Amino acid sequence: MKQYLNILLVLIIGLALFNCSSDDDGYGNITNPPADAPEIDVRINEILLANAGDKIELKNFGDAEVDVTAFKLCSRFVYPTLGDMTVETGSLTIPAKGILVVSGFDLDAASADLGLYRPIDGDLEFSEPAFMLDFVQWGESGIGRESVAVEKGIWTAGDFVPAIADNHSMEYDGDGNASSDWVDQADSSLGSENKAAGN
Ligand SMILES: [Ca+2]
Ligand SMILES: [Ca+2]
Repeated sequence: MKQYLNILLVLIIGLALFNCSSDDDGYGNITNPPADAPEIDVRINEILLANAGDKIELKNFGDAEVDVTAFKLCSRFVYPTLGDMTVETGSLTIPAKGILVVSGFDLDAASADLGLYRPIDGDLEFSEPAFMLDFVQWGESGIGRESVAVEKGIWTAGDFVPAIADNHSMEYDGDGNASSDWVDQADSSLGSENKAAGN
C-alpha cells in the first residue's frame, strides 16, 4: 500500500511539473526567453487562395497596437517578411483588434502550411516555438513547420483544414487551434471581421 501511495505521489508531482512547463507563456520552449519579449496576440485570420493572387489577413487580437513590419510568414519553408509585401488593407502597425491584409506571396492552394513568426531582440529561429505566433495547414498534414506548432501547443499533429475551392477563402472563427476553427468561405471578408467569427 505504501509503495502504491509513493507511486501515486510521484505521478501527482510529475503532472504538476508537466502542467507548469506546458503553460502558454508566449515563449514556447525557449529556456531563457528575453525578459522584455512582449506578449503578442496577432493571428492568421483569413487566407484567400485566388487565381488573381493570394491574400493573407492578420488580426491583432491583443489590446495594444503591434508593428508587424519585421514579422515573417512561413509556407513550405519560404519566408517572406511582412514589410516586403504589399499592404492591401490596413497598416503594418496593426491597432488593437485591427486587421491587416497583405499580398505578394503565392501559396499552394492544394496543400500548404502557413506560420506567422515574430523576431525577439532581432533574432528569429523558425524551428523554435518561442518565435511562432500562429500556424495553420490545409490539404494534408505534416507540412513545413507543423512540428514547431505542435511543440508550441497551438496545433495537433495530423490535423489539417480540408482543401478549399478555387477563389474561396479560409476564415478563422476567432477561437481555438483546430482545423474545425476554419471555415470555407465562398465570398471572402478580406479587410473586415470574419463572417465565421464567434463560432
Ligand atoms: Ca472555434
Ligand atoms: Ca476577414
